[in-house]
Amino acid sequence: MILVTGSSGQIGTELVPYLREKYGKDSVISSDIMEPTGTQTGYIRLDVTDRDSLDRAIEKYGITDIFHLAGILSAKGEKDPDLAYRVNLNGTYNVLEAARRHSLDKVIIPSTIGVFGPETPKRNVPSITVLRPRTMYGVTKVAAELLGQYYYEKFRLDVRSLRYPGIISYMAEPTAGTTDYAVEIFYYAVRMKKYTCYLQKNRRLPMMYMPDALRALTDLYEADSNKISLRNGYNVQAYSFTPEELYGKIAERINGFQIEYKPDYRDGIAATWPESIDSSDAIKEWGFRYDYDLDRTVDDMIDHISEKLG
Ligand code: AKB
Repeated sequence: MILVTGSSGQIGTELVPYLREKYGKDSVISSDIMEPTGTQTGYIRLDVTDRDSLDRAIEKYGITDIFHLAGILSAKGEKDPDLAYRVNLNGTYNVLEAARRHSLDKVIIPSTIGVFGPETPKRNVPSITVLRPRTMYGVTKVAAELLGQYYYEKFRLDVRSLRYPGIISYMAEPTAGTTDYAVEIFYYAVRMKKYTCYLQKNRRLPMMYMPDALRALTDLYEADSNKISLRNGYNVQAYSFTPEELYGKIAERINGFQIEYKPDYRDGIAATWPESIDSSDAIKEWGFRYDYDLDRTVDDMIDHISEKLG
């Protein structure tokens, strides 16, 4: 029985149906901080900063595995570092402690390129490298990675993690991250053929399309434990591009699409992150792969968003 925390976010919105399809619709409890609306099935309100309610949920639903997605992303975390600290760090500690006390089978905690910082190499970054982030998001995610490794080594709790790059998707519009421009741009291109980008035109970042992100997470979840040598986080990416390159791909498909650049504080965050990361540990150890290159991603995004917006 799987519990997903933070199920209403960009990844959770798609991960929950994906897990239900794969493992059975009654095998997944989704949870987030919002009250249930009455229309969702298998959803509970759960605040990960509240240890007792985590314990109660694990006991009540016979939870064996947790996909811990609840978190405050990089851009929102800089607006409210205190909230980011409480949710990302205390929340993760509570999840790990609850999992240890209830002897859960597996805990999956996605990490992020936000763990890197200005001293990290800029290109083709290996999984084991310098981690000196300058955002509260990054600081708390490095701590979460180290805690995951600690719980594995000290208590043999089966904690697994991968470092997501920016995720491109069309179902939920993300609103709290630095890489969100790569989703937003499609909505603006289809709706009004004009987009103002908050990153510089040459700010290159690693990225991946949602179907590949979901498969990567469940491949890691299903991998033999003895194949997983890195317990703090595997780097994974499909491609890396700049806003100007993405604009070019979209403009080839949407006539008259215009872009202008007004970099804000999020460009400052992106400037501390690498341009590309090396997925070779994930490829070697548990078979990470991706199906969507950038052209296929752009085609699929435009099709779905055009359909969604009518
Ligand atoms: C963000 O931009 O904060 C996230 C991330 C890269 O973890 N999408």
